[in-house]
Amino acid sequence: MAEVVGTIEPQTSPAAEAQATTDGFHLVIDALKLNDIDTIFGLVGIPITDLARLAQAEGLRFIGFRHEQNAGNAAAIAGYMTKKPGICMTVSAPGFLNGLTALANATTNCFPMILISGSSEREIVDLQQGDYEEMDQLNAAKPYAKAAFRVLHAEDIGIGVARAIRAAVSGRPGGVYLDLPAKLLSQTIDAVKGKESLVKVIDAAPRQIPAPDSVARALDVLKSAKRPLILLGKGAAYAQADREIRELVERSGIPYLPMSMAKGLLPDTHEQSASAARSFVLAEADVVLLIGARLNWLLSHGKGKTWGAANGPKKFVQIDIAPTEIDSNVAIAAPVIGDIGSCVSALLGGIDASFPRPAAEWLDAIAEKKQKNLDKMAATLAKNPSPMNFHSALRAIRDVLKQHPDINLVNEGANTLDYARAVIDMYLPRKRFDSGTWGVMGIGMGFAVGAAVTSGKQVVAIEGDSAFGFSGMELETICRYNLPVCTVVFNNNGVYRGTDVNPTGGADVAPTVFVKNARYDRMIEAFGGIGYHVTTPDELTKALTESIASGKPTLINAVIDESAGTESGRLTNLNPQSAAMKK
Ligand code: ADP
Ligand code: TZD
Repeated sequence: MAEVVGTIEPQTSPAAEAQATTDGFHLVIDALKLNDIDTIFGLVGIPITDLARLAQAEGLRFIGFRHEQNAGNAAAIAGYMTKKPGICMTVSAPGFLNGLTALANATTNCFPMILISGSSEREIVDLQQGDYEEMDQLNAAKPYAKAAFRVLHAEDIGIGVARAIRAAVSGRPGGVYLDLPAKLLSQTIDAVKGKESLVKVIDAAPRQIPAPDSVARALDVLKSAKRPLILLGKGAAYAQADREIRELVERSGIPYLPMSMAKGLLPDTHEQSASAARSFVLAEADVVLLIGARLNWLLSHGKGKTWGAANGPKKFVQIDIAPTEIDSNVAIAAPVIGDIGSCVSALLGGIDASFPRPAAEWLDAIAEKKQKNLDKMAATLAKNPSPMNFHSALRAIRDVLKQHPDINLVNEGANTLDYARAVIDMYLPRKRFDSGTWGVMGIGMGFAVGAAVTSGKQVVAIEGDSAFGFSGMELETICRYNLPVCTVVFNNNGVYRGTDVNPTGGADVAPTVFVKNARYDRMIEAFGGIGYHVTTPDELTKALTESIASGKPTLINAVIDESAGTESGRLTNLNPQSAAMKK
């Protein structure tokens, strides 16, 4: 096909002629750069290898992974940390599908990311004629993404990228799919036309001011409370309205509970934190202000025993950017729809000296419960069983991390997740990244790379041995980029525990059991990282302290009692049980 060279004069030299055209490859990179995207997480192959090369040549950072799911998770957490969409780039069909898991997880968690995948020839795909890596990716992505777009013409790349960015970050953030067929990338167009086709997204996530009557209604409900509670979710952390939220909590005097990724939005040591009295406040509060938290399974759907059903119905005030979230599980007395910064500021306008402070009776009851639970926890943590268990190991980690409040913490597993969430205090916002809304395993190394690259700061990933296995090969990525990531594997020889036996006495081990006494520390050594093998809290303290001081890629294989922990951690009740098997 002849190249379109626009207004070039016939006597122009071949070099100048080449300069006067551009192509899909360049336009994609130019569009991303114009919108201040500086990093791509991905995995190369047909048809995006040259796209990745060009990205690097043009000054973007291309972080190459060993599996697309981990690249996608890195992009998603970068999006959560920065309010800019994280970009993941993959090849077609299988690469796309590997990335799609991360895209779906991002959408579920309200993290902004864009999955950009190369795709095969449309004509062949649509006639199902069997192309290399043939798949109708756009339609496959749609149910799992907030939005999905395909670009067919080079002059539409600018619009396509702009739409993807706006869709990812405006309103409720989420995952967006952008399909780029191979043919598009090599399409050439006039360079000037190409430049003019690019779109700089203005105000990608505009403020959404709440209606004044909704704010007045919310204040009325809050003022009527006898036992008020504020619940902070990861939406509140994402919103980066840290100052306003702190002011709301402190000026109102209302006790608050952070959801796991909202830990650190106010320091966990804040005196108004009711974390250590969680069950008590959920059951006893009469009015609950939800800020960026959904009443999903993680909050027992806002009803039942957890919420003190016997104490009568609660009144909820809910701040969220998504109007359809309201009344999702229980009736909401006062919805406040808008962005959290604007909504909290509006509420603050009505919280003055005349705002009733929570009754001393309520605050005293919480303080008493907190102290009791903290004392109980302190006694559990003080024990020194041999072999080490989750608690004695976490005590060691907690004491080291206290010295490093700006560390990024990644956390997944079952018991490892539940206990670490309770034991490790967070001091700063958006520093804790975990299994989130799905309770998914496999985010570990992707989130660790994403957090290290995005923040340039130390990451500590506390991983169950099963959880770690889902993304363990990215140790090579961590070593390749020399990232300051210390992975601590809580090694108890299996999923949940390592003690199950095969009831038939056959040679296969039980479904939950792994190779005993595996040496995960030796895996990282294969790539030039530093491995530690520890069996006591003292050894763990030393290894973690050294790791952080070195800022190098490290892995600590922490041997945990294989009989410690419970099936599914805190979620034992969600396991369906076979009545027949029990007999
Ligand atoms: P958690 O798991 O911590 O309880 P969720 O992920 O369930 O938190 O809830 C986050 C909520 O925050 C979602 O309903 C989402 O719509 C909302 N949200 C995200 N960003 C904003 C924002 N900037 N302003 C208002 N609400 C937001
Ligand atoms: N697959 C995926 C993608 N997500 C999941 N949540 C699971 C499987 C099921 N699952 C859990 O919910 S926790 C877990 C699995 C496999 C691992 C628990 O074992 P662990 O942690 O070694 O990581 P603990 O601390 O030893 O319990």
